[in-house]
Amino acid sequence: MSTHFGSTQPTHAAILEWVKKVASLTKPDMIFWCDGTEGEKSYLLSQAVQGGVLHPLNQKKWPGCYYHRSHPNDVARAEQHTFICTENKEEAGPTNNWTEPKKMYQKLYEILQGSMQGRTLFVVPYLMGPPQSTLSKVGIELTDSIYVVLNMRIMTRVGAVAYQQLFHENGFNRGIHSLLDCSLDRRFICHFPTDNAIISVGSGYGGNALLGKKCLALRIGSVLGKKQGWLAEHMLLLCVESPSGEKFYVAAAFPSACGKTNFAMMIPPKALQGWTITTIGDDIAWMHPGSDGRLHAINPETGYFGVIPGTSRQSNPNAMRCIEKDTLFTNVAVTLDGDVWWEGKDGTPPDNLLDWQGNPWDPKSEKKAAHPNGRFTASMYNNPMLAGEVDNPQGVPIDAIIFGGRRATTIPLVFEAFNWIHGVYIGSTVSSEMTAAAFGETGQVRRDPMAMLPFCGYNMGSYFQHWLNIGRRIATPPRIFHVNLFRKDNDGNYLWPGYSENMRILKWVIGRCKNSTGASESPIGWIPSYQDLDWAGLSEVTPEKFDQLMKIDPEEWFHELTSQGELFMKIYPTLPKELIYQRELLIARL
Ligand code: OXD
Ligand code: MN
Repeated sequence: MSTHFGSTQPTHAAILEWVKKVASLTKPDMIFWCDGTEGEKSYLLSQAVQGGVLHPLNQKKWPGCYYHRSHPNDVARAEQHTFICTENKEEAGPTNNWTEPKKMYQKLYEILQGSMQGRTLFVVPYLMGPPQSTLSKVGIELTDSIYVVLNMRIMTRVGAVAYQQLFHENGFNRGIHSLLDCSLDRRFICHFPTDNAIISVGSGYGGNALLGKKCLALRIGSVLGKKQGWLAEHMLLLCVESPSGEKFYVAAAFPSACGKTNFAMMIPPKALQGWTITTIGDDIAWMHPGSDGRLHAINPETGYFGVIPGTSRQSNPNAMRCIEKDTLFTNVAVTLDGDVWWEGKDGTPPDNLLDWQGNPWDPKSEKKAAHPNGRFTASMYNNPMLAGEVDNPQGVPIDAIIFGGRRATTIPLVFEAFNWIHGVYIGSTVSSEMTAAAFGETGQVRRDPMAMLPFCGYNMGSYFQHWLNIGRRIATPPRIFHVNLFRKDNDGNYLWPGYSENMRILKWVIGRCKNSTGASESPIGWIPSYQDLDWAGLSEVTPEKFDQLMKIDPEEWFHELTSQGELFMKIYPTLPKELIYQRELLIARL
């Protein structure tokens, strides 16, 4: 077994010993210690191309860009293969798959036995969060996938920066990833919160294999947050700057593939002159009560692993600029001369496309050219509207938290919680129609509390209690809102134009935070009247349409409350009584 050491070698005995142990189990041909340098990147890219893992795009059109086709059964997160392994089932709770750690370790070690033979084991030291931030965390991922390494280099801070933040010999997350042959019966994404460890086998898909993202930053992160008094959330982070230069920081949680990336990169409409939005993060926020009595947030990531279908100069110009260079495209359609295409891209599809599986694509067929969960992996530093605060070790103080889901009916465009506890209740009842980001039936409504159902590493009821406890520790809590940007009319047409126009909702939200905008009381929370929103330059949403968008239909809410009740029943033993009380108050108000 040969070893390649990069320019930075760890001296930590715990790391060296662990890597040695994993190598003797998995038996790779080579161990490659990653250092995160540019030289290493060129080498890895050439190796990935040589091995057929990546294909270069036309470098004139797409400098530094490559595409990757995954195994056709490995295109999304695999929730049914995802496990939280705690001593007691109750710790993982009824919404997670559970197996006791000993049993799972045994099964995984059997699978990992010799799994890297003929392959390279890459050691990827990475930092989640800005350097020198007490909020950041170190992870080390051992993987036999060069695609994973190249993605991790975009999504996290890889190399010496991670070792420099390692203040305790064992203060790092241990992640092992092995691709195997992508067969479903040997696919397991397992979390061991007690050991701060992750083992993922049988999938190369981002959400299952880039262990810093969903596995560490959310599932393990949520458990660390519970123990240490902070929140690991599935939230975008953005900065809104008003025409007078005042800045506001907003965190928003929407379930997967409900437009978080578009929302985080929103460009306000021309008519709302002087307002600007800059992006801090598009997927994950770590939020800590600060000594100033406010909630401070960082984005632990450095890149965007975004859904590509639907991304265009129209829907998200900043994302289009961001992916112009140094981007990895996964499961998109390609042309013979190295151009890429996906459904919803500007213009008409080019001739002679190969679909995401490499087959000639017939534009008349029902089949999609790109996979609906095709992705781009792009550096946040290529985002023309990246917020200056993104590397700030202290994070940013949050003014507003917005929850949202994709619902054709029932849920109004926007409403505001009466207070923190009511806001936690609203977050706990988030629901959405399923999308292609997770394996399963798309279109079906499922409850997705705080957009964290697939990502909370412990019992949901205790998680709500943790939110309530955090609320008690912040003197000036953010205001909490809920949005539904996907409400439809009776003919199935979207009522709200979305994208840039979402700035109108944000402006109302900011106005509420400043106590400068009006709202009326409704059974479900504070709601805007038509005149409370700024309609400059937008005639499409008439007062009648706005009424439809904001309608609170008691019949629909009756069904909604029944469906909320089903989730509450499921987690009843740990459900905070405050939330049951909130539900009763809502029923009484309705
Ligand atoms: C994602 C997801 O990829 O939520 O961010 O699935
Ligand atoms: Mn996500």
